[in-house]
Amino acid sequence: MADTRKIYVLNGPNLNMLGTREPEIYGYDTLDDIAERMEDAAHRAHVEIDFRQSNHEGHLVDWVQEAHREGAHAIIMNPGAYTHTSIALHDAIKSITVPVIEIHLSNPHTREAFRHKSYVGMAAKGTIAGFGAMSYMLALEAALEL
Ligand code: DHK
Repeated sequence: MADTRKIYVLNGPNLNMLGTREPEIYGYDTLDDIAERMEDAAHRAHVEIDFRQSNHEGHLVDWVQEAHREGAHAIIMNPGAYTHTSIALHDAIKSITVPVIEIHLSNPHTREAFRHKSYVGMAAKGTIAGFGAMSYMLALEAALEL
């Protein structure tokens, strides 16, 4: 029987600019490239991916709550800069039982001090950072094992 587990992949602000945004830090893959690669892997693993991006904090909070309501298997989230500022996202993640895997393309700990604190990471099940687009694929692998 087909596995209908659904995994939300939520992307925060400025990730729609991937490909041209500081490629020496974030790489040359676009968000569409990453989405396509994840869709392929999800298809092979017989799970469903719901891949989204927003520049608005409230949308991300709404989507976290939606994933909970919909009984999602996991949330993979690159919260962009909201990682370092959003108590709202921290609280949203604490409010739900769906495991959240925080991801980053870069390794924020090797960058500016203001990126060293993660409100999302403090509430997430785990964090994968620093592997470029591969961070997304590693998170999918982890989500499948949960
Ligand atoms: C993406 C961003 O937009 C930054 O604000 C974070 C993260 C790092 C990333 O590496 O994917 O600091």
